[in-house]
Amino acid sequence: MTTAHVDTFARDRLPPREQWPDLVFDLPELRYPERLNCATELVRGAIARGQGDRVAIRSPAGVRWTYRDLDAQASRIARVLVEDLGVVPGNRVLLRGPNSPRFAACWLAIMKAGAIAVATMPLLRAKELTDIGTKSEVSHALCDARLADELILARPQIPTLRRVALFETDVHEGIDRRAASKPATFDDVATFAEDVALIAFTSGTTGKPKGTMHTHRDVIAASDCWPKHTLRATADDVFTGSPPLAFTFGLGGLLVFPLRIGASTLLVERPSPEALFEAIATHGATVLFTAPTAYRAMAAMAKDYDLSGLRKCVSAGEALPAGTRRMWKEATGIDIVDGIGTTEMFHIFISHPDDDVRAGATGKPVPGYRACVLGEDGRPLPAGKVGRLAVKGPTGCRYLDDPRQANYVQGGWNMTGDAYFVDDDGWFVYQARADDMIVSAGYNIAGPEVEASLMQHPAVADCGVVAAPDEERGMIVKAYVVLKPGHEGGEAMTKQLQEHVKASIAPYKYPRAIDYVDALPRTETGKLQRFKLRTMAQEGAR
Ligand code: 3UK
Repeated sequence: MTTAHVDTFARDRLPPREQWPDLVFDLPELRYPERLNCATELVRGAIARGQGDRVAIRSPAGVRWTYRDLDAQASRIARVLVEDLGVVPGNRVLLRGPNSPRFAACWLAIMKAGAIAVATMPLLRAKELTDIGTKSEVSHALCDARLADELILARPQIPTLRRVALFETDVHEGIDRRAASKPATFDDVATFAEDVALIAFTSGTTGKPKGTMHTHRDVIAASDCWPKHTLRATADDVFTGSPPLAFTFGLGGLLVFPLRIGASTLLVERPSPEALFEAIATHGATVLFTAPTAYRAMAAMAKDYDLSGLRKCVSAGEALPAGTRRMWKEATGIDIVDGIGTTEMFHIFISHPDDDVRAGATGKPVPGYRACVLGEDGRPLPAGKVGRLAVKGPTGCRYLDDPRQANYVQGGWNMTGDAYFVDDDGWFVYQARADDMIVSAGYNIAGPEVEASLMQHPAVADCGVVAAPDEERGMIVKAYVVLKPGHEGGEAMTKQLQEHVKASIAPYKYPRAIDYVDALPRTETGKLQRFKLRTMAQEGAR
């Protein structure tokens, strides 16, 4: 294998070939040259196609960079990396900050310099930054000055970290000052398509985070599958949303995918529901990416905003309950595009276009990907049978030096850890994380199905359902419920909610215990932390 990397750290730590997933390229557009740099392709590619004067990056504070401006910004920063900070191709560069134009320019600069981006989520603390920085042996860190504290705490614990440079500050040694003094041109490093471009760490609801490696080709291939065939946005669209650029859901949806089609992206630093509504109503965003919880919160507020410009809404990160889909449709007239993706696969691989929707199902394999549901014996199951989701396509899991590779990739398939079934029409229907299935009195019960039912009750704002220990039944179904304002928890409410569930799904699935809470524990990427609820349930039982 040939490489443009001088520092071969990543290549040396790829899993052995026999542990790789099968990579399939069965669409004609998925053929790429041997040399490919994703930043060159995304930014200069757009300029070469005549889109140089279109707006690529916007911010609510008024930034409007054309593709030509973006290339200049990223080139100047790439020069700082190479000329001032001594970055060589293959070095890992930690990147930290909220979503912003400068963050995007830094990410592209790292790509141009042939280095490897290790982006970290804004809410991570010194402990997590240390784990990530030591595992990926970062040599450099670029950090938004407003988030520098935790990185400074982590720095002494990361022995390989030689240089830290801040952006969004006009200190002399900072990136912004240095970049301003550089010429706006840079010879992008001619990386190989299979050179590693980024290491994305899993948001990890439990255990040590895993570093997933993605090549320049992976970034472009993912952009040529789901966005082209399923989302079908155009160069006139303005993308916005909440997922951090440090999460591949955000990196794809809010940076790489819009650039791939010459569209523009509005990067919002603090993407609260209000800020997202502002992005749409005031700044003309037309495509929205966020998680199911945010759609629930936003549906209740939508009537106060002009959302007539909004065209497409994407949900991922967690299952989208049918009730949430309906609430959003009632509030905005828009059918959400659900899609399941994973950090290991880079982005979405099962989804559906907005004109072909099946409430309660995630979708069908995205063109370019194949998926099936496997039984315990590793063979595909017939329709209707619940088993383990398996997927392959042009992208796939390669963990950085991690024995868990053998759990994720089995027989060439990527095993996401999700329990699914395929219905008679080929729709993939989510059940639960495989290890979140509740076994109660011999029945298999999927927490999310009970959640979806509870969520349809008018008093319920949010909920999480897990197994709780029970002397008689081994385990029982227990719900943690956040009520809407104006509703009271208590015996009467519990009775009502239980009756509601029994009337909407198989009665044995109803929650035998319900606790009322003010909020549910969630990750920065919007995922419910069921393990925390399980711990609460276990402690409650004692
Ligand atoms: C769950 C879903 C049901 C599922 C992600 C889009 O979430 C992303 O990546 P993560 O590595 O988590 C992966 C796990 O999250 N999940 C995600 N989407 C759905 N479950 N319906 C969905 N629509 O358990 C999966 O295994 O954090 C999502 C794009 C890029 C991503 N990284």
